[in-house]
Amino acid sequence: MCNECGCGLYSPSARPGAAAQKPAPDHDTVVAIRESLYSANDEVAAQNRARFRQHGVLVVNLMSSPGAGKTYLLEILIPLLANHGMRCAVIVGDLETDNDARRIQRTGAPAIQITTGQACHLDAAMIADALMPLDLAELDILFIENVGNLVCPASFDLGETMRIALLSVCEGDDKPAKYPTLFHKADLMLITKADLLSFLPQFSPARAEACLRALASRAPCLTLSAMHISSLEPLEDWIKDAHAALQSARTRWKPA
Ligand SMILES: Nc1nc2c(ncn2[C@@H]2O[C@H](COP(=O)(O)OP(=O)(O)OP(=O)(O)O)[C@@H](O)[C@H]2O)c(=O)[nH]1
Ligand SMILES: [Mg+2]
Ligand SMILES: [Zn+2]
Ligand SMILES: [Zn+2]
Repeated sequence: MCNECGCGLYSPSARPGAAAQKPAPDHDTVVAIRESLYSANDEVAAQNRARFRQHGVLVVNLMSSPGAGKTYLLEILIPLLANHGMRCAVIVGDLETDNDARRIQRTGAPAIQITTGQACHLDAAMIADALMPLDLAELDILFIENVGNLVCPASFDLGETMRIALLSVCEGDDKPAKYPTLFHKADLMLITKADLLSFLPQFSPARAEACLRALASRAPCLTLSAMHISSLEPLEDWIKDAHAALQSARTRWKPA
């Protein structure tokens, strides 16, 4: 729970028994606080997006619950993309530690850790600050690994081009139904840790995809394991296609 995004603002009816401990803001106050917070964030996100577009950088925001495999996927994927001439960098958010940035730096890619402390999500201003040491002109793809959380990150536009929602087979195939906002806003759903499916026959990739379709999402759904490099090929292709689409859109935008 986070004091900054308003997810700590609760309504007494939603938390029976908690009401007596602390007076809760009324519903209208909660709505007003959230709206002003999101609109301030949206302004900075628009500035970030304009910078990314100016440099033709594809920005991919990875979101999932803690431990779904975001960092490990990047550790495997970045060298594969580098083999195709794609220059990658990563901004990674965690409540504590710079473990993930250090893991990613071993691939040779620049990785900047944002330690959020209390905040359970990344916001656009954090990204703007983290961009400072990066030369966007030298990049093709910027990955943003969001804080492991299936709720709050979904509400914060960072200026990204694409969102990927990861769902590991250990978590249960009904997560898109339980956390609809995050999955509905995703441009791609990745079912991760597929090597563990033989131990978890109760997880059905088809059921997970059906939950996504029930949210009226037409986003593609890919199943992979970072332990099996060949299973990452469709993801590589999706990223290369997204990068190519961005470049051709940029060419069209240029004044004649
Ligand atoms: N078997 C298996 N394990 C995996 C796979 N991907 C990641 N893991 C393991 O799952 C654990 C968590 O992976 P991370 O990449 O750290 O997960 P994360 O989503 O970055 O976690 P947070 O940053 O804490 O939210 C690690 O021990 C990984 O080695 C996979 O495809 N198969
Ligand atoms: Mg991580
Ligand atoms: Zn939160
Ligand atoms: Zn938060």
